[in-house]
Amino acid sequence: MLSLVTSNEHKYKEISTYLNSKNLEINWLQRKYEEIQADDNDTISLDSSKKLANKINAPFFLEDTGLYITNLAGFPGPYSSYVQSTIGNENILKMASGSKAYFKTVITLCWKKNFYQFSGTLNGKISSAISGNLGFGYDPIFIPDNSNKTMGEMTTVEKNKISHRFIALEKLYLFIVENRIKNNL
Ligand code: ITT
Repeated sequence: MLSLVTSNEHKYKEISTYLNSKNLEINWLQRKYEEIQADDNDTISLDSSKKLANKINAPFFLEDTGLYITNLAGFPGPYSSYVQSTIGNENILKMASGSKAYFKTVITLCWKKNFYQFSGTLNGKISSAISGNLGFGYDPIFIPDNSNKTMGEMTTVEKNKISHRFIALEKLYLFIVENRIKNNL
């Protein structure tokens, strides 16, 4: 069975909801792993996977996500986790309310000691107020393009139709099907 490595139960929920709808069951390896500091999510995601490949003897994937705010020169980007737990949404609003922003997710799949990456981005803007108690992290302050509500006001199913994570996951799923990996999991 394919394993997802993440400490974040919201990620697990969004990812398993999507893959289960495609009849793909996943195993949740709930653990925190060390992440290097780098300028982009691709490098962080790949580095973490390579380190974990020495410890996990089965097919697995993980993902790294960042919020890039245009008026803050792309900050917090790869520092999104640290900024969320220190500065927090209220202070982000004070600094960047109304600014364009995007989420980027990079999935790395480790399959037979090879690494494959799939990314997804979602454009939008920082809201004027915190709104909604669904989702997690930056969701209550992020309004996707073509939407009139924050992602904190969206159910998992609604968010999964448009999100950065969903776009990356769709590519992962296609790769699994096209390479007949699904039957060997
Ligand atoms: P793992 O590394 O264990 O998977 P994490 O929560 O640390 O879990 P990230 O480093 O990828 O995951 O996340 C960086 C930050 O961005 C973190 O504070 C998340 O809460 C936030 N975040 C990630 N995905 C998000 C999403 O879809 N919506 C809103 N915030 C998100």
